[in-house]
Amino acid sequence: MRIGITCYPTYGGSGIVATELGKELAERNHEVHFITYAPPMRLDQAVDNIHFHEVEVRSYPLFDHPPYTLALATRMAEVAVQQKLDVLHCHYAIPHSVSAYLAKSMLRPKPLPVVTTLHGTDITLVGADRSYLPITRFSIEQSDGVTSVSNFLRDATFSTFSVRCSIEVIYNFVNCDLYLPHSGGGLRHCIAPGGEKILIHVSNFRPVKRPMDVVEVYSRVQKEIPSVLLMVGDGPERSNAEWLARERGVEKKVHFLGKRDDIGELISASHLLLLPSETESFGLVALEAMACEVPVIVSRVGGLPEVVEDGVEGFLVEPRNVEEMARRALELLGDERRLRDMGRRARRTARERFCASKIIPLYEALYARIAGAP
Ligand code: GMT
Repeated sequence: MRIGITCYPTYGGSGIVATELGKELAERNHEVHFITYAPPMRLDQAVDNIHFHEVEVRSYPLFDHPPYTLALATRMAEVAVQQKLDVLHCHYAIPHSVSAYLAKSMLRPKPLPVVTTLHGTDITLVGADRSYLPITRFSIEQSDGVTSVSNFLRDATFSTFSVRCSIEVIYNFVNCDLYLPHSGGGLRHCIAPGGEKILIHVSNFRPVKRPMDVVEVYSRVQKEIPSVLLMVGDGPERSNAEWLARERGVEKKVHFLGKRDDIGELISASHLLLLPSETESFGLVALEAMACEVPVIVSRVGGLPEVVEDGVEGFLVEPRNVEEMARRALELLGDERRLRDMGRRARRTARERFCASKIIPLYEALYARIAGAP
């Protein structure tokens, strides 16, 4: 099939899922057309069957805010005609599914089937804002297929938006051939030359991710277990987290690495991943860690309990309860055998429930269904 994909090309989870989906579809011989304002972050090399169409947003002195939604709609319609798209898949409702609705309307009576995948904050934060709610509801209802990345998010969409359409839950996925357990390579030794345990947090450092809690947890752990903390990513809370590391006197052992391309390697060199988010519709990075045989300590919020079973792949802890997170981290890091067993079970879960080979066919079936519909 010829599939258009629109997403935020930046560091967020929805852009990562969209890009990885595009790569998996291309591997399966589909022709994939990314329609975005910049090349997606993880599309770092040329791949057969993948094409990139830039959305240029012109500015004029009159515009305080250049109308990206319109520029995107125009580009979607152009690409749909030129490339004979069978389906257009929008990741993150705002504003992508609104643009897709406009593109579809421009092309009538020619069909342009549209799929919208809801990822999280498009529903729980931004979309629920009164100023965006009606148009988000409208654009979801106008999509030909709607998916959400967890049952939690599907239920939140129904309760917040009262949408009258069906929503299919298609969980996020991981490629278990690319996310691999630590192979004994040198990176672990480089990070922790004294054999210290390595804790890791990966996020966009928005307040919702609670990176300060990560530092709080680590400051307790390092008092009892020699360890280092990797803080990967960047965003508004980074400087607060750096300040807190200094306050707690652990700044030499907390490494703020910024945005990195080698996430898989960094995670698999680690022993434990911390994700103490306030809300999380899925928690993709927890799944990536699980595929790398790295146990996780995550908040018991949103869709995370659908990904992580307490005591199996790691632990679920109430958000903000840093004492309990630290207790669980110490329990695990202090017991080599338990850490290893939990890591193995985590990878097994990733392979059995969330492997790309199981999830991608669900999207293919959805595309075929809506592209075939009159
Ligand atoms: O929270 C982020 O890091 C970005 C955000 C996004 O929309 O780009 O992530 C959301 O989508 C991810 C991929 O489906 C999910 O794994 C995240 O849980 C979700 N974030 C939230 O719900 C806060």
